[in-house]
Amino acid sequence: MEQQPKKRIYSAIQPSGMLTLGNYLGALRNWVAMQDEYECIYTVADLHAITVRQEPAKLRKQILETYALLMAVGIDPEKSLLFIQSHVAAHSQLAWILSCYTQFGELSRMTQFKDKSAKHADNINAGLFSYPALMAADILLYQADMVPVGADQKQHLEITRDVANRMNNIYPNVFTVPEPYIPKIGARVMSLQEPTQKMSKSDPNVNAWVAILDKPDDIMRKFKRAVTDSEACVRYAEGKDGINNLMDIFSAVTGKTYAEIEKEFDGKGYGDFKMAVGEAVVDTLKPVQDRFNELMSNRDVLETTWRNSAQQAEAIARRTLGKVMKKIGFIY
Ligand code: ATP
Ligand code: LTN
Repeated sequence: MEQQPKKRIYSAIQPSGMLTLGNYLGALRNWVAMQDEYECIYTVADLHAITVRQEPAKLRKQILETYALLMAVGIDPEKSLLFIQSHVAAHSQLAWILSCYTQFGELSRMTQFKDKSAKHADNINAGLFSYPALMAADILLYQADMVPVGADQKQHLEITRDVANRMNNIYPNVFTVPEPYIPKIGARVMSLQEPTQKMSKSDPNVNAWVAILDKPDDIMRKFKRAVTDSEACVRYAEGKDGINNLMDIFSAVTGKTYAEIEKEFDGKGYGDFKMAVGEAVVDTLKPVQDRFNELMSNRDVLETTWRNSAQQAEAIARRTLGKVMKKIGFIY
């Protein structure tokens, strides 16, 4: 049988804080799983991170840690490209071009922009507003077929598709129009304190999120304090947001179905259930934490890895950028 070329995947994560269990279950675990079937390109989106003010030393540390953590969860640079966004200049270059093909009205409708401008009312900068143009540049530079993201990024992907289609109408076949890939299971991990909100690494309430690198005691404490309800019955039902979230997490880390979980905890209180969820999460994260510590003690290896990946990415990115510039009418 003739072999089909592998489809190309692109995704990125911001180094805007400690990566959470939400990032892991909602995004990173899928990134790892996709590496054999697809040609994967993953980046640490440091350019996106400065849409919110960052302290230089802290940002540098977070970029390094995010990179190491991606390797620790199982992104294998032998199989996939794994680099730092700002190391490939074409991302910024194409972002400018795409921002000239993205409308004010479309950007104004982005919920992330509205949320973040409410949160950072003193710094509603142009980058925060044109964020989706940079994200579109990331994806379109590599002519990606699919983009695995959590449900919260769907709107940004739609804008990317609209911009790609718009450019293709003017300059035929310039871009591959990417499809979103939003996994159903574990797609949305909610805050442990406000289970109607997504778990977010930038939430100032540390009890609301579990970091992948949290110590076992902290993880257990956070689960013990998780907000539930007064019914005292472990079952998945509308209105039981806290318990539903814990069941989703437990299911994602153990592979058990809701029915199996309900049976296992039949007649038991929330205390027992929360302990079980906490322990299962600790067991899942332990090997990732061990590998992270190992990688962080070997900075040379990390540097060589990101440099090699960026070089390979650059070759692909420059090809697309050149094509776009020529089609637009620049002297390239
Ligand atoms: P921030 O709080 O800074 O907005 P974040 O925690 O939402 O950050 P991002 O860097 O925006 O994380 O997201 C990285 C990836 O993780 C995205 O694909 C996003 O959809 C996914 N993700 C983030 N939070 C969750 C969550 N709670 N549940 C599932 N997936 C998530
Ligand atoms: N905006 C995304 C991170 C991101 C991204 C991308 C995701 C930047 N560029 C390209 C997918 C494809 C976020 O905040 N999760």
